[in-house]
Amino acid sequence: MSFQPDKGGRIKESARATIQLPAAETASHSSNIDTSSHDPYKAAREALDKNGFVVLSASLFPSFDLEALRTAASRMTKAARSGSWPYIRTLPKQFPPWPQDPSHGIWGVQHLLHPSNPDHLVFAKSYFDPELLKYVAVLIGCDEDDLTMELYNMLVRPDKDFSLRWHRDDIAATATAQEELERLQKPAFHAQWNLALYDDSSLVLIPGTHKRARTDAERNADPYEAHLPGQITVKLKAGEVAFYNNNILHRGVYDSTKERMTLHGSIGTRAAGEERARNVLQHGVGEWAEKWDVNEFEPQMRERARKMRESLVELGKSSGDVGFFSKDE
Ligand SMILES: O=C(O)CCC(=O)C(=O)O
Repeated sequence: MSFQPDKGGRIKESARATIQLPAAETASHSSNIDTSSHDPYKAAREALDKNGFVVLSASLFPSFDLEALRTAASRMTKAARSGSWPYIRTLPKQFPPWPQDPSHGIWGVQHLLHPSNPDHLVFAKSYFDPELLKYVAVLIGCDEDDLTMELYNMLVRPDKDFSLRWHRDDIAATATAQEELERLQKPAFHAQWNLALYDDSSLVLIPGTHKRARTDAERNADPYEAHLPGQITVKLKAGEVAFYNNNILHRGVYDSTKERMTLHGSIGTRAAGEERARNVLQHGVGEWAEKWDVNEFEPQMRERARKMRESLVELGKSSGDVGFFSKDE
């Protein structure tokens, strides 16, 4: 498809790229799905491979309980802003580790599944949602039995306007074009998504950059450049899920006046091994995942959660000290 790029400046127009069921409804949405396939999993995979992101309609995930998630998310955000939940993303820092002092404002809440979060089971229900896991397995290209638990965090409205610089999550800005390409040609070994609990237009990206090195214009641009050629804003309605390749060239642009509670998750595969370890373990999830009591979980999700957690714990043990991607930024 051809996207309607942003016109520059702050967020204005965007491409929408939504897979919606039943298939007949798809035609009424502009979409980045070029296939006539009626298999929504395959269509999602093709769109993600081609464009580097795909937006899935809320109707695909009928068991997400938005009201329960919003209630739990509000409680956590309040705890995070007041300093009683210590796992936070603080301004103006972009990458982990983040200081635990919320006095300059926060833009994220970490570790929704932490056993000391009174609502961790509410979030677990969405993280281990059977339909979500089916998509994740197809998007990664692995068997559901090989899925590895990774991260479940939340991105929230900052107290003052704030933005992230253009980046790829696991390729440094200093990488040469050759280094970028080498990394981009490797499989992602995970799927990453944003599930919006409120309408959200914070994620800005350049479709296709998950497959190519930066152009000279992208490489030489100001890190906070408001408009790069071809950029789009991913506009999500509450309940929609955007999967995106975390090495696509992207940034976050946050409006402090607009409520944002967007669940930000990732799930990997056993095949990832140490390739993926730093990106996940730098968030500190290895410190508490082992302490989870899966017996608290609903029976149908218990076995899945136990297996996925076990795989994460193994990753932690085999990787040792992974350090940080960009400690000082
Ligand atoms: O706010 C977003 O949706 C993007 C977040 C992001 O780019 C990041 O966490 O690296």
